[in-house]
Amino acid sequence: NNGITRPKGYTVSWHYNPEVEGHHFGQTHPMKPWRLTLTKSLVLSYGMHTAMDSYLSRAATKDEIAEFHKDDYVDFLSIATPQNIYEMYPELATGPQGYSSAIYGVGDDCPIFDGLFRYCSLYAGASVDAARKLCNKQSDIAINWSGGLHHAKKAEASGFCYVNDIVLAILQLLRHHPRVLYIDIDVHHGDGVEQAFWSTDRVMCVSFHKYDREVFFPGTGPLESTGPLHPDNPGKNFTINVPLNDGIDDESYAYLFQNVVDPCIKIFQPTAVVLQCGADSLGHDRLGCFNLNIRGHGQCVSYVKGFGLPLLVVGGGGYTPRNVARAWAHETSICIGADSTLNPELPDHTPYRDAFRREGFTLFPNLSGWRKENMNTKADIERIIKHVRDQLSTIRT
Ligand code: ZLS
Ligand code: CA
Ligand code: ZN
Repeated sequence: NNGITRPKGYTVSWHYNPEVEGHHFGQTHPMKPWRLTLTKSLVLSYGMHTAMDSYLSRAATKDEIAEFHKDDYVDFLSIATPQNIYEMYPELATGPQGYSSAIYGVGDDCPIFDGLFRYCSLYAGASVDAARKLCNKQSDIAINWSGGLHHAKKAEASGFCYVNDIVLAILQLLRHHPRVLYIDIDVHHGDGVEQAFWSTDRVMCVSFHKYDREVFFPGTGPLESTGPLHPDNPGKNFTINVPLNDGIDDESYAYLFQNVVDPCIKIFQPTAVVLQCGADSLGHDRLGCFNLNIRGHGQCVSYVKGFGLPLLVVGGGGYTPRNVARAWAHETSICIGADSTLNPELPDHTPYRDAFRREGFTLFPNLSGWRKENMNTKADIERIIKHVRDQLSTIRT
């Protein structure tokens, strides 16, 4: 197995169900659950599964999903099908295909597809299970690449997300942990998680994202959005937003990430951390606009792991499937401490190996450069770091 051994002194669990990857959002839809097949293919062919406890994740129950979501929304998700949706809601029909998103957020971004509720309950079940493994100390790091669906709201689907597995997992962690730090490196703002914990001082949400209120989804997450404004609200200043411009590179991202996350951990003193690893912040992503390489993205995982806190690692966005697979396989290797052991050349026997042909069968293709130049100046970066330091200086734990 390529010399991969179990990490000494700690346990990593991998929560996975192959049923998730068989779901389809539709031909033209950018979200491809199939990227999870590619990820698994790399994880297995490198032999990384031998270093982790693997769990076949089970579906979350309706009651578990309803710990965050509204009952009528959960009922809706559980019965809606492509066949009955127009009968139930004739007002959804706008034309030959497609529907307006007046009902629970469904529409072009969040279509009703076959097996939708099964898909949602499986990715959510995996995050809830992963959180429970951390709570009962059976795992030190728990991984669910099918989760990380950070836009889902209490009673609304949004941005390819229907059930917010991150919120459900954090609610589990809060049963045993006084303070949870949430960090989100998806190129989009983690608005659903932010909204869910807006008014509490037990969860600190930190999102790094492309911000352009007018044009980039979801249009929220400016630097000044730091929690409720009322001085008596416990959540005041417990939200941290890091808005970025196009083209950020590995070096500036790592510098910024470390200078934001370090003071968050020192001051907030979380007892558990959730890291959303959306891979749409990589260069060459179909929807993203950053310039990160696989190593630059992975550096965030290494850095957070370095604090030695119970860690839940989830996926998220990522729309160039082969690079999503590369990133999440590399990040799995970081979790098990095998990143320096892996051969950057992909194993010969990797299933679907042909998917990686374009960049030459390497785990670390060059993803920076040509498409976007870095529009984040040194001054922009320093201004963000100062803002975060000033903000954190107002909180006491
Ligand atoms: O963070 O920008 C939007 C909203 C729209 C533009 C697109 N139309 C379809 C709906 C209205 C304003 N939506 C974004 C959502 C991005 C979600 C990111 C999720 C995450 O990574 C976590 C998993 C968006 N960007 C691109 C698209 N939607 C999009 C592109 C192509 C298509 C095909 C399928 C559907 C309609 C045509 C679609 C959406
Ligand atoms: Ca983000
Ligand atoms: Zn995203």
